[in-house]
Amino acid sequence: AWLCQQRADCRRQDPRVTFASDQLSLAREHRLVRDGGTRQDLGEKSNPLTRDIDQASAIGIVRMLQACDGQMFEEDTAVKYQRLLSKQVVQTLVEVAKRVELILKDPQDGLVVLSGCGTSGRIAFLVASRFSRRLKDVNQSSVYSYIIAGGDRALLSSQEAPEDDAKLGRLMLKEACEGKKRVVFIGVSCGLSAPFVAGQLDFCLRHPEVFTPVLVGFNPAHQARDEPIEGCTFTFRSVVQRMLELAQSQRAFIISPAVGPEAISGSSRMKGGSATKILLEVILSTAQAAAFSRAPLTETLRCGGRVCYLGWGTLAVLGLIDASECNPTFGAGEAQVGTSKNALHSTEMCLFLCVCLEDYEDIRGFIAGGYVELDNSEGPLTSLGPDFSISHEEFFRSVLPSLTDRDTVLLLYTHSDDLGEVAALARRVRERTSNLHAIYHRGGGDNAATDRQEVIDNLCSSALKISWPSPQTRISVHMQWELSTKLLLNAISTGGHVLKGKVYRNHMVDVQVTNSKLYRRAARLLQKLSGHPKSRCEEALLKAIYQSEQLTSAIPLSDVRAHTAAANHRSRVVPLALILLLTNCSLKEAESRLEQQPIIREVVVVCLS
Ligand code: S6P
Repeated sequence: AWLCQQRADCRRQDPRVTFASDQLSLAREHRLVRDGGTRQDLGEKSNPLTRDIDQASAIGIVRMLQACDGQMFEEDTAVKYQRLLSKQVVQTLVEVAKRVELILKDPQDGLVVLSGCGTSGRIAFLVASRFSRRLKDVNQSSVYSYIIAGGDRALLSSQEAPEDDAKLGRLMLKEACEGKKRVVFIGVSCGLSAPFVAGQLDFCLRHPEVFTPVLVGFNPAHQARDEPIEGCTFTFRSVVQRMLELAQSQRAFIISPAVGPEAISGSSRMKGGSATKILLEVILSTAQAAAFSRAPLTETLRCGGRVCYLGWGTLAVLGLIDASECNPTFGAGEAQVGTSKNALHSTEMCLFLCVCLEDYEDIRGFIAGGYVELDNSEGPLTSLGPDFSISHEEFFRSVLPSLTDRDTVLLLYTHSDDLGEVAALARRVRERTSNLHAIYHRGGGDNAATDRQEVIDNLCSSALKISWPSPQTRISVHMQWELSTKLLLNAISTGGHVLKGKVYRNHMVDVQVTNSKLYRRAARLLQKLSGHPKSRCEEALLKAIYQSEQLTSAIPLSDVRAHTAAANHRSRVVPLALILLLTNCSLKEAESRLEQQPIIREVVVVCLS
């Protein structure tokens, strides 16, 4: 009923949004995926709810994202896939929580490892560090550890290549578990596709005396990726098949409910990331409750500006995570915005305001306390470059002096943070830009406005205050603050890039092609948009990657690893390839077309027409 209401609202607000047969077409798409024989990741599908997102207004974008997020919690669809709330999913969560509980009760020689690539690894980090801190608070030994493909630098920047490296995954897991006798390993790969995670699961399956492997993802098991993995005899799908056999005797676990296609196809940082966060938190909080509280286990971007998230605690970590995602998802580039003093709430406001997104400068996150507060295993990473400077002091030093009205600053905090510090920071930012906004959580019955809060409100152009009822536990209110903040930040950065013209229909046209998943996605997208056969699309993609009008025989079609390494140094390869395919022009002409019209969507629309 809620979803129907959302759709009705959307239609009323923006007649271009049509939802008449959403469920039917969603079901049809799912059925195609199931019956089609060839694998297609559900998250990579085009979501009928957002098919027209590229033409929607800011409010339209927010509503579509809201409807899309709502799909995560749908109980029944016409298609018989497991959902987040399906009985079987909940039962498996309980079983996994019991394994974690055993380690918590007898922590010596035991470990719980959360691992993944990109967003999946960042969420693993967020959850592992928060629950470790919680154990420390109650004087218990820490049992949680995280692994992210590419190491800690991948927490703050995109590192796609290690995602393809199964051997690296295995080595990092081996190192993390040195000397441990019982390990619950939770590997996250939303698309059931990352070789890095497959390598780790394979390692666990080879050492059943130590490891209990758990796979978290959002694809049906039979849709796991079946592509050969370099240097390995297994594929992701064959690993899943081995796990399915062991799952019958509860020696391995697979949790992979469908959450509906992503709002921007393939952008698994959105629903995939949110659902990962929910699942990992359910497992760890249930286990902790059982172990220590004796609770029984039951079931705009168009005129040259930047966006800065300035936050405190884990809300700031979510800002860092959101900022780190945008490069691979949308590619780098420039755009403009208009400013507006509309009395919209912060998300919509920020969508109106945003940025000229240029590399890491586009959207950046900063955290009070810097690396000490981030508490990552490799410690300060500032030596890796300017995009690894994350403290508020760094913001004052390197960003504030050049801040202008075109830039947008968003404060992320809760009533338990130091409001005096927030107000002081707001004052300094306000001297440079009027585009200051806030997302602020109040909770636990303490909802009275304070003088300091009033000062902050007056300094901000818009403030979204979210009041929460008295929490059941301190940890549950933190999870609610975090999830709602994640949804808002995802809406701001995704909506911003949509308004900037980085998206055609609901596809990221300027996706970077820096690992095998992204390479395959790019090739599929070119096929879909151009209608040309696969071989011709790959040929155009390679011409764009290697900047070559004529492909030599030294560039074989099949060596994806070499192609992704070469693409690392190139920008806009997919738009270039698309122009080649649609207009049959030379590479040089395609490049000059892109130079004249840097808004990717406009180029695509013109070429298609
Ligand atoms: C997607 C995000 C990527 C993914 C990463 C892992 O929006 O930018 O970094 O998180 O590719 O994907 P998966 O399917 O293994 O969780």
